[in-house]
Amino acid sequence: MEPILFYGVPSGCSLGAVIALEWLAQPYRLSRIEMMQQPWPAPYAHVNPRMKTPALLLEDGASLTESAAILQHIARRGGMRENDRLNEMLAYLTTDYFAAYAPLWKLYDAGDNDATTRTVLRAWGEESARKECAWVDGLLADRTWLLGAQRTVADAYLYAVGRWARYHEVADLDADYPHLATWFRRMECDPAVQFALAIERGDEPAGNGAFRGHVALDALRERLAA
Ligand SMILES: N[C@@H](CCC(=O)N[C@@H](CS)C(=O)NCC(=O)O)C(=O)O
Repeated sequence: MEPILFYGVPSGCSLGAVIALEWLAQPYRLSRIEMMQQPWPAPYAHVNPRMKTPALLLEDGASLTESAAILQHIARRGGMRENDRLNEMLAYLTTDYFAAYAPLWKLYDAGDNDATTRTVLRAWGEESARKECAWVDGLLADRTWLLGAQRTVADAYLYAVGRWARYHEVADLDADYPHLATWFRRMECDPAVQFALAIERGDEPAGNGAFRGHVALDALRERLAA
Protein backbone atom coordinates (compact mmCIF):
# COMPACT_ATOMS: atom_id res chain seq x y z
CA MET A 1 0.00 0.00 0.00
CA GLU A 2 1.04 3.62 -0.48
CA PRO A 3 2.61 5.55 2.41
CA ILE A 4 0.00 6.71 4.92
CA LEU A 5 0.31 10.05 6.65
CA PHE A 6 -1.39 10.38 10.02
CA TYR A 7 -2.41 13.99 10.44
CA GLY A 8 -4.00 15.74 13.41
CA VAL A 9 -6.83 18.22 13.68
CA PRO A 10 -7.52 20.96 14.69
CA SER A 11 -4.79 23.08 13.12
CA GLY A 12 -2.01 20.48 13.38
CA CYS A 13 1.58 20.99 12.33
CA SER A 14 1.00 17.88 10.19
CA LEU A 15 -0.75 20.07 7.60
CA GLY A 16 2.77 20.83 6.34
CA ALA A 17 3.33 17.17 5.46
CA VAL A 18 -0.05 17.01 3.66
CA ILE A 19 0.96 20.02 1.52
CA ALA A 20 4.39 18.47 0.86
CA LEU A 21 2.81 15.16 -0.22
CA GLU A 22 0.55 16.99 -2.68
CA TRP A 23 3.57 18.82 -4.09
CA LEU A 24 5.39 15.49 -4.39
CA ALA A 25 2.48 14.16 -6.47
CA GLN A 26 3.23 10.48 -5.75
CA PRO A 27 0.46 8.18 -4.44
CA TYR A 28 -0.30 8.46 -0.72
CA ARG A 29 -3.13 7.99 1.75
CA LEU A 30 -4.18 9.86 4.85
CA SER A 31 -5.44 8.83 8.25
CA ARG A 32 -7.10 11.37 10.53
CA ILE A 33 -6.54 11.84 14.25
CA GLU A 34 -8.96 14.03 16.20
CA MET A 35 -6.43 15.38 18.64
CA MET A 36 -8.93 16.78 21.14
CA GLN A 37 -10.67 13.42 21.59
CA GLN A 38 -8.82 11.88 24.53
CA PRO A 39 -7.55 9.24 24.78
CA TRP A 40 -6.36 8.75 21.22
CA PRO A 41 -7.13 5.31 19.71
CA ALA A 42 -4.79 2.79 21.35
CA PRO A 43 -3.52 1.24 18.06
CA TYR A 44 -1.97 4.59 17.19
CA ALA A 45 0.76 3.75 19.74
CA HIS A 46 2.08 1.27 17.15
CA VAL A 47 2.51 4.16 14.72
CA ASN A 48 3.91 6.67 17.19
CA PRO A 49 4.30 5.59 20.82
CA ARG A 50 4.67 9.27 21.75
CA MET A 51 1.07 9.80 20.59
CA LYS A 52 1.84 12.82 18.41
CA THR A 53 1.11 13.71 14.81
CA PRO A 54 2.38 13.65 12.13
CA ALA A 55 3.62 10.12 11.48
CA LEU A 56 4.26 8.51 8.13
CA LEU A 57 3.67 4.77 7.76
CA LEU A 58 5.95 3.60 4.99
CA GLU A 59 5.47 0.85 2.40
CA ASP A 60 7.69 -1.56 4.38
CA GLY A 61 5.58 -1.15 7.53
CA ALA A 62 8.06 1.08 9.36
CA SER A 63 6.77 4.35 10.68
CA LEU A 64 8.60 7.65 10.59
CA THR A 65 7.86 10.36 13.14
CA GLU A 66 8.94 13.98 13.65
CA SER A 67 7.98 16.59 11.07
CA ALA A 68 11.59 17.43 10.19
CA ALA A 69 12.38 13.78 9.36
CA ILE A 70 9.10 13.26 7.49
CA LEU A 71 9.52 16.43 5.41
CA GLN A 72 13.11 15.59 4.52
CA HIS A 73 11.98 12.09 3.56
CA ILE A 74 9.32 13.56 1.27
CA ALA A 75 11.84 16.01 -0.21
CA ARG A 76 14.24 13.12 -0.96
CA ARG A 77 11.44 11.17 -2.65
CA GLY A 78 11.10 14.23 -4.87
CA GLY A 79 14.77 14.02 -5.81
CA MET A 80 16.17 16.64 -3.46
CA ARG A 81 19.68 15.92 -2.21
CA GLU A 82 20.98 16.53 1.30
CA ASN A 83 20.63 20.25 1.84
CA ASP A 84 22.18 22.04 4.81
CA ARG A 85 19.99 25.13 4.48
CA LEU A 86 16.81 23.06 4.39
CA ASN A 87 17.93 21.05 7.43
CA GLU A 88 18.77 24.26 9.26
CA MET A 89 15.40 25.83 8.47
CA LEU A 90 13.42 22.72 9.43
CA ALA A 91 15.37 22.45 12.68
CA TYR A 92 14.56 26.08 13.49
CA LEU A 93 10.88 25.78 12.60
CA THR A 94 10.30 22.51 14.46
CA THR A 95 12.09 23.71 17.60
CA ASP A 96 12.24 27.45 18.32
CA TYR A 97 9.31 28.47 16.14
CA PHE A 98 7.08 25.56 17.20
CA ALA A 99 7.93 25.89 20.90
CA ALA A 100 7.12 29.60 20.95
CA TYR A 101 3.42 28.67 20.76
CA ALA A 102 3.54 26.15 23.63
CA PRO A 103 2.05 28.55 26.23
CA LEU A 104 -0.81 29.43 23.87
CA TRP A 105 -1.60 25.75 23.19
CA LYS A 106 -1.49 25.11 26.93
CA LEU A 107 -4.01 27.88 27.37
CA TYR A 108 -6.17 26.43 24.59
CA ASP A 109 -6.07 22.86 25.99
CA ALA A 110 -6.70 23.63 29.66
CA GLY A 111 -9.81 25.78 29.89
CA ASP A 112 -9.95 25.45 33.68
CA ASN A 113 -6.81 27.41 34.50
CA ASP A 114 -7.20 30.22 37.03
CA ALA A 115 -7.15 33.83 35.82
CA THR A 116 -3.53 34.49 36.82
CA THR A 117 -2.27 31.39 35.00
CA ARG A 118 -4.26 32.38 31.93
CA THR A 119 -2.80 35.89 31.95
CA VAL A 120 0.75 34.60 32.35
CA LEU A 121 0.36 31.99 29.58
CA ARG A 122 -1.15 34.57 27.24
CA ALA A 123 1.57 37.16 27.84
CA TRP A 124 4.37 34.59 27.62
CA GLY A 125 2.98 32.99 24.47
CA GLU A 126 2.33 36.30 22.74
CA GLU A 127 5.83 37.51 23.43
CA SER A 128 7.58 34.34 22.29
CA ALA A 129 5.37 33.89 19.21
CA ARG A 130 5.81 37.52 18.15
CA LYS A 131 9.58 37.20 18.45
CA GLU A 132 9.62 34.27 16.00
CA CYS A 133 7.10 35.91 13.64
CA ALA A 134 9.41 38.93 13.49
CA TRP A 135 12.37 36.69 12.67
CA VAL A 136 10.54 34.91 9.85
CA ASP A 137 9.13 38.22 8.56
CA GLY A 138 12.70 39.52 8.31
CA LEU A 139 13.79 36.43 6.36
CA LEU A 140 10.93 36.88 3.90
CA ALA A 141 11.65 40.59 3.31
CA ASP A 142 13.76 39.92 0.24
CA ARG A 143 12.75 36.35 -0.68
CA THR A 144 9.85 34.80 -2.49
CA TRP A 145 10.13 31.56 -0.53
CA LEU A 146 11.66 30.77 2.81
CA LEU A 147 14.95 29.52 1.37
CA GLY A 148 15.10 31.89 -1.57
CA ALA A 149 13.89 31.55 -5.12
CA GLN A 150 12.79 27.94 -4.85
CA ARG A 151 9.83 26.61 -2.89
CA THR A 152 10.71 23.78 -0.47
CA VAL A 153 9.04 21.60 2.15
CA ALA A 154 10.06 24.28 4.68
CA ASP A 155 7.40 26.53 3.12
CA ALA A 156 4.83 23.76 3.54
CA TYR A 157 5.70 23.41 7.20
CA LEU A 158 5.84 27.15 7.84
CA TYR A 159 2.30 27.40 6.48
CA ALA A 160 1.13 24.84 9.04
CA VAL A 161 2.76 26.43 12.07
CA GLY A 162 2.84 30.03 10.82
CA ARG A 163 -0.95 30.11 10.72
CA TRP A 164 -0.95 29.69 14.50
CA ALA A 165 -0.23 33.44 14.70
CA ARG A 166 -3.75 33.93 13.34
CA TYR A 167 -5.30 30.98 15.15
CA HIS A 168 -4.14 32.35 18.52
CA GLU A 169 -4.66 35.99 17.49
CA VAL A 170 -1.09 36.89 18.24
CA ALA A 171 -0.84 39.75 15.79
CA ASP A 172 -2.37 41.59 12.87
CA LEU A 173 -0.17 40.02 10.22
CA ASP A 174 -0.73 42.68 7.54
CA ALA A 175 0.15 45.49 9.92
CA ASP A 176 2.85 43.80 11.99
CA TYR A 177 4.51 41.28 9.66
CA PRO A 178 3.79 42.39 6.08
CA HIS A 179 6.34 40.09 4.41
CA LEU A 180 4.94 37.08 6.22
CA ALA A 181 1.42 38.21 5.28
CA THR A 182 2.41 38.47 1.59
CA TRP A 183 3.97 35.00 1.74
CA PHE A 184 0.74 33.63 3.30
CA ARG A 185 -1.28 35.07 0.41
CA ARG A 186 1.14 33.47 -2.08
CA MET A 187 0.78 30.11 -0.35
CA GLU A 188 -3.01 30.39 -0.23
CA CYS A 189 -3.12 30.60 -4.04
CA ASP A 190 -1.46 27.17 -4.16
CA PRO A 191 -3.85 24.27 -4.95
CA ALA A 192 -1.94 21.98 -2.54
CA VAL A 193 -2.52 24.38 0.34
CA GLN A 194 -6.20 24.67 -0.59
CA PHE A 195 -6.39 20.88 -0.76
CA ALA A 196 -4.77 20.41 2.67
CA LEU A 197 -7.07 22.96 4.30
CA ALA A 198 -10.10 21.24 2.76
CA ILE A 199 -8.88 17.89 4.15
CA GLU A 200 -8.62 19.44 7.62
CA ARG A 201 -12.17 20.80 7.31
CA GLY A 202 -13.35 17.24 6.67
CA ASP A 203 -14.06 17.58 2.94
CA GLU A 204 -12.86 15.00 0.40
CA PRO A 205 -11.16 17.17 -2.23
CA ALA A 206 -9.75 15.46 -5.32
CA GLY A 207 -6.33 17.13 -5.22
CA ASN A 208 -3.96 16.45 -8.07
CA GLY A 209 -4.70 12.71 -8.14
CA ALA A 210 -1.92 11.52 -5.82
CA PHE A 211 -4.24 11.31 -2.81
CA ARG A 212 -5.80 7.81 -2.77
CA GLY A 213 -8.21 8.40 0.09
CA HIS A 214 -8.45 8.08 3.83
CA VAL A 215 -7.67 4.91 5.77
CA ALA A 216 -9.24 4.27 9.17
CA LEU A 217 -6.82 3.28 11.90
CA ASP A 218 -8.97 0.22 12.62
CA ALA A 219 -8.41 -1.05 9.08
CA LEU A 220 -4.67 -1.06 9.76
CA ARG A 221 -4.76 -3.17 12.93
CA GLU A 222 -3.21 -6.25 11.30
CA ARG A 223 -0.56 -4.30 9.47
CA LEU A 224 0.38 -2.44 12.65
CA ALA A 225 0.53 -5.60 14.76
CA ALA A 226 2.87 -7.30 12.24
N1 LIG B 1 8.44 17.13 17.65
C1 LIG B 1 7.22 16.70 17.02
C2 LIG B 1 6.06 17.42 17.66
C3 LIG B 1 4.74 16.86 17.18
C4 LIG B 1 3.58 17.46 17.96
O1 LIG B 1 3.69 17.90 19.11
N2 LIG B 1 2.43 17.46 17.29
C5 LIG B 1 1.24 17.97 17.92
C6 LIG B 1 0.31 18.59 16.89
S1 LIG B 1 1.05 20.03 16.13
C7 LIG B 1 0.50 16.87 18.60
O2 LIG B 1 0.44 15.76 18.11
N3 LIG B 1 -0.09 17.17 19.76
C8 LIG B 1 -0.89 16.25 20.48
C9 LIG B 1 -0.49 16.10 21.89
O3 LIG B 1 0.62 16.53 22.26
O4 LIG B 1 -1.30 15.55 22.64
C10 LIG B 1 7.27 16.99 15.51
O5 LIG B 1 7.95 17.97 15.12
O6 LIG B 1 6.67 16.25 14.72
